[in-house]
Amino acid sequence: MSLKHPFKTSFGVVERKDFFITEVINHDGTRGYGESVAFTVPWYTEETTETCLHVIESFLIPLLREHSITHPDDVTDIFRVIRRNNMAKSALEGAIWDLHAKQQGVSLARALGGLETSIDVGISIGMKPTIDDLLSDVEESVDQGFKRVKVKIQPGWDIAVLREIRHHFPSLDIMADANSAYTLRDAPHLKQFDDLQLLMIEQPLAHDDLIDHAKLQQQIKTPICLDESIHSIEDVRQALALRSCQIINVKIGRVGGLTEAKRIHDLCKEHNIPVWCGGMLESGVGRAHNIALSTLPQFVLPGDIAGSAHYWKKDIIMPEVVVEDGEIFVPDAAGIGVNIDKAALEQFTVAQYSYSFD
Ligand code: OSB
Ligand code: MG
Repeated sequence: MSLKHPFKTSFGVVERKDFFITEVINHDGTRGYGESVAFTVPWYTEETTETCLHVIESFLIPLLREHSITHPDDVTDIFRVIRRNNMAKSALEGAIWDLHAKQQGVSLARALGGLETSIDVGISIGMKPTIDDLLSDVEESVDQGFKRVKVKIQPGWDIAVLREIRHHFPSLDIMADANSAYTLRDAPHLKQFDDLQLLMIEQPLAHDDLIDHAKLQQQIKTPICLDESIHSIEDVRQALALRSCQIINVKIGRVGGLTEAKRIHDLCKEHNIPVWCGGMLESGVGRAHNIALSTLPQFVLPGDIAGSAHYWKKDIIMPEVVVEDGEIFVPDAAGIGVNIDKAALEQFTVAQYSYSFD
């Protein structure tokens, strides 16, 4: 699916999303859906669309054939013998969660234990050719009612840009996401951000670092939020022990599925660490999973969950995700609560693989 607008981050430009939709079909015909959120290039984490397919086909499907599942939590345990490859795991586990919720006759949000009927959302804005282009996108987002605005930064596109946004929007909740564009040597530079009243700075340092983030957090007031560094509840435990961050961005794919995401949520709730749901430029299917997760009580900050029309000319779900005044109403139909638009899905499909479990 081609994005309406190219999305530029410090790691590269995403113009097109190649991914797959996972569908699990129960004996009674009930269908659950998930999405692989990896990109075609391993610049966010090491996974790609192709590695997801390889791992699912060669390792995860065979594992599922060997075990029986009574609850989606079992899937996380069964997949534990395979190291990482969290987005591959999550693509399958998410579909199984959707199927499970449908069997229980409840929404995925309720199946996870979420209570909210609507969620607050923010928007993530990529880097633009000029500051004026960015300012007009920020203004549009503010007019649309998004609860906070996140902008992508990197050396050379940071302090001046943020100052300009702050100048035009004195009371806006603003945050910045560096996607690992800095090193600890930039601490004095990043300290200048302290005057801007940012909600947080997301993943300023290396994608696999916890130590330097802890050192940086000691030197700056702006709360650090970790994204790329967090792949499991163990990573969160260590980040909290080291004081590497004050906030956690939970992405279902990055942590290997909804079960691990929920466990991370629970741990953060215990420690009073705010969490929010990150995005991976998902189609409506992944978006529906993100919405369900965001109904859990410790998701106290708006997630990166814009409406379908922000990303796509045509999404593959019906109805599409709509944001009104910075809120998304949580569907209460069973499972992810939206239907697959079969015609749209077919139009985007370039390959299809089936596996039987009898
Ligand atoms: O770092 O949160 C990120 C998109 C692709 C890869 C990484 C990130 C992002 C976003 C966009 O910020 C979130 C979205 O709108 O889906
Ligand atoms: Mg991020």
